[in-house]
Amino acid sequence: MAYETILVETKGKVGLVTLNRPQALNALNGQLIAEINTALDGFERDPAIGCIVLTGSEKAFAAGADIKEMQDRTYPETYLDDKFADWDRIGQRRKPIVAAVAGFALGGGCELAMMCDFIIAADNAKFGQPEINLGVIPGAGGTQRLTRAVGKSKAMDLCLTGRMMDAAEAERAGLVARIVPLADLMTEVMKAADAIAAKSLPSALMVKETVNRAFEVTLAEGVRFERRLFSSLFATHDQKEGMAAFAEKRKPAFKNS
Ligand code: CO8
Repeated sequence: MAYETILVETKGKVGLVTLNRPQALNALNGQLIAEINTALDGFERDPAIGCIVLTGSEKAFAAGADIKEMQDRTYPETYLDDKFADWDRIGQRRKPIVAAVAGFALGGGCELAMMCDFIIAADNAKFGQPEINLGVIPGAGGTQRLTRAVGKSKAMDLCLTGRMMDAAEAERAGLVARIVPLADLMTEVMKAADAIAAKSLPSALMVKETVNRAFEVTLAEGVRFERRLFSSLFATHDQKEGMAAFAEKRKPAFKNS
């Protein structure tokens, strides 16, 4: 498939998607979101891939949904077209996705980063939901995912003022897992992604499914769900192998089975 708005590479067991509309600071138009989904479909189908990385440029992860594409839309077009479905699919992936964020992650760019499983940020990263400056509000889950990530007070602050927060504030607030120097961003992210991809894939998928469940259900239901998945892993080769390898003081050879 010839992509026009993203670059897609495979690095060992890691699938790498790089947003590539530098002239528009990686503004997320319909084509770009569709191409991300096509790339993710391929990585999800490929049994050799254990982790996916989504990144942008040093200046911008993504400066938001494409304002110029949206500006003339009417209410019925926006409602009937259901462009949101394509965005939602990114957040519904089964394999772990790490967001490597440098520069601007604004509006839909921040929302896209939050659809990933965790964010590693360069020290120049800037996050925000500035939609209110355009006379709208976040539309790809920002009010919900940001509130869950940083709490009501800071989510209100960011969504109501439209201000940006830097990487340090984002890490303090819990939006970002860790900050690294810009020059080291991809090295550090690939180290994390390689480590994830080396695990047993069923375990990694179940970690993702179970942690995400915490946002949907009560504590008791979440713990029950965790227990079911935990028990189910005792039916796998990789559980036997992982525990035997520990006892025998060697590295496990997982088979994803
Ligand atoms: N959309 C379209 N084009 C953009 C966007 C964008 N979001 N952001 C930047 N660009 C373009 C600029 O228009 C400019 O193009 P040109 O050179 O042709 O004029 C080019 O990128 C470079 O941008 P700037 O000259 O503005 O660069 P600066 O370094 O001066 O400023 C900023 C960088 C501060 C990031 C600035 O570009 C900016 O404020 N951008 C807009 C940020 C924003 O408001 N984002 C939110 C957009 S709305 C949204 O995301 C809603 C999500 C809902 C999704 C649901 C979809 C179905």
